[in-house]
Amino acid sequence: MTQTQKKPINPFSQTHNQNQNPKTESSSSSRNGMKLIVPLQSVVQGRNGFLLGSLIPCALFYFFQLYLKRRRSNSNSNNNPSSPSSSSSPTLVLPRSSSRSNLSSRGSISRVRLSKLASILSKPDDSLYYIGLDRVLQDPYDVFVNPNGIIQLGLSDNKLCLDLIEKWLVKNLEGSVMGNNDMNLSINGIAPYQAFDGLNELKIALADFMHQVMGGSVEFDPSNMVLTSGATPAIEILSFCLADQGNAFLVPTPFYPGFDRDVRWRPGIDLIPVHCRSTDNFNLNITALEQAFSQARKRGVKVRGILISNPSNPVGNILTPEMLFSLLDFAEDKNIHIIADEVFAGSTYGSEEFVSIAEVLDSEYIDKSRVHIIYGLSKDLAIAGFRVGVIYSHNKTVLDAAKKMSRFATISAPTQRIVTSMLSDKRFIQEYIDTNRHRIRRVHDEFVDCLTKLGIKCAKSSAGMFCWADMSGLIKPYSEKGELELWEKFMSVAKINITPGSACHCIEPGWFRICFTTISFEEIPLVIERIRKVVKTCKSSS
Ligand SMILES: Cc1ncc(COP(=O)(O)O)c(C=O)c1O
Ligand SMILES: *[C@@H]1O[C@H](CO)[C@@H](O)[C@H](O)[C@H]1NC(C)=O
Ligand SMILES: *[C@@H]1O[C@H](CO)[C@@H](O)[C@H](O)[C@H]1NC(C)=O
Ligand SMILES: *[C@@H]1O[C@H](CO)[C@@H](O)[C@H](O)[C@H]1NC(C)=O
Ligand SMILES: CC(=O)N[C@H]1CO[C@H](CO)[C@@H](O)[C@@H]1O
Repeated sequence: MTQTQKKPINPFSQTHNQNQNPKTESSSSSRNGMKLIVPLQSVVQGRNGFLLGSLIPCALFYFFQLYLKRRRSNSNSNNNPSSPSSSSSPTLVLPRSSSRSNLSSRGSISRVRLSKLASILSKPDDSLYYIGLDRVLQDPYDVFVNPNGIIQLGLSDNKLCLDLIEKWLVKNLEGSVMGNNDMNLSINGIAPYQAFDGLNELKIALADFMHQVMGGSVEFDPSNMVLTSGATPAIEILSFCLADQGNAFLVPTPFYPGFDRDVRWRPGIDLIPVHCRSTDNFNLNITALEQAFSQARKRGVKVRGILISNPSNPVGNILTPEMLFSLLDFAEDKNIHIIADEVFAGSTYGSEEFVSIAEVLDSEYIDKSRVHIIYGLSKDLAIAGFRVGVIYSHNKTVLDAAKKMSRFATISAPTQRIVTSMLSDKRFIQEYIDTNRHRIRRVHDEFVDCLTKLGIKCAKSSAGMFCWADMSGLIKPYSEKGELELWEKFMSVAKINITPGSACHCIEPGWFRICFTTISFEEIPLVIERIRKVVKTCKSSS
């Protein structure tokens, strides 16, 4: 059901030289775009520009028409001339209907081909994470319209503070895009091409926000940033930059189900799961990393990096500074990269403090060029729909390559203006961060408390928007099959979508990720009631 078996195909040929195309020269795109237009202009605007400019296309068009007519009359002569629809202009025009059937009969002899990637991707989803998301879309819960619908607890969306975002937007939307008294924005800052890798103003604002959210003890340099439309393309672009097709990254489990797609689909990089255990609260284990690394090497697989989410999705635990040091030692020893996905850095609620790997890098002499951070605003600012992500790296080579790749994942300029303005509103941001932490903690504590009363324990966590719940006592048999059956029960009996551990490559069956920020505090009893129903049926059947 997971995608471990699949070898994705990389559709990009290695020999394709980006620089041969004048439009790919990135950032100063509007200037470079001109190069394409220039040759045409010199024809049109030359001494005899008007004549040439209009005659050449006219002549081409005329010959093209002539060619089409001849083709048509040729094929028409092969057809039944007595057919009534073709009788009106028998020599020139073939009736549409018969020309179609002829085309399609010819087409069936040899079908036009698709790429291998398209054939793989067009198949139905095989991960319960995505199947669950689809099922919710077909029957979404709504207190008034569809009270028996499925409640979404399978997506780490944060809806707890949307009221604050909404209030700010209502007040500031127009000013932030079109300018107000403090800012002189103009249509020139929005409509034409902007740098693909993001506006400088937004990089500066994001560096400030990251500094604030990550405890104020580490500075981020805006010139080390490449902005992307969400953390998703940031992960993909980094993958493209750090490894080749067929190479691998080590990934501690359980891990965020999106990694499978972001890293495998197009970059064609393999993920090697490194299993963390419930007995150790799913903490990272360097010994296990060492073992996975040497096993991969024995199989002839080149490991190029280690991909972690810190704070962890789905467990919600945080790496200690000591563990970060060990990880850096490990990476240095094996000469591999570290990709640290820190998108939940600001969504902490526990007693543990989050420490960015950027901070650890600052504190000692360590080779910074192998450490790359992913960040974004989908989680900590709850604006996933805006699509704002960032690659933060000290490696100039990686940054230069990523800048060029960002052409495929640019954030729209109006979005960048709005977000820049929002992040620059210091009072709003402070209020948002405080309120958000407070509300996440309140919902988390209540939710985990209610689950405990149902006999369901959660892993110890300090961050994120979900709890990692142990329901191994409810599954029968104790296997992935039992886990899937329980998931189906939650779906059809309780009408709630949660993420089974197997979708996160968890090696121990019976663990589920339950996201609690998609509902309000007031809706907790409803959700708990639905979970109780499933617990009851499990207990009665055993
Ligand atoms: C660890 C992690 N990384 C990346 C993402 C994707 O973020 P975005 O929506 O900004 O692409 C998510 C979303 O759930 C996530 O949990
Ligand atoms: C905005 O434009 C006005 C007039 O053109 C100018 O006086 C002012 O300094 C500008 N403000 C900023 C922030 O650039
Ligand atoms: C780390 O992993 C190794 C090998 O898998 C295991 O023997 C050890 O007990 C683990 N350590 C902890 C603290 O769980
Ligand atoms: C970037 O990283 C690669 C691989 O570690 C290294 O070879 C290269 O020198 C680095 N470049 C810079 C500018 O740090
Ligand atoms: C349905 C139809 O019009 N088929 C014609 C397609 O063209 C071939 C010759 O190329 C004719 O033999 C068919 O009758």
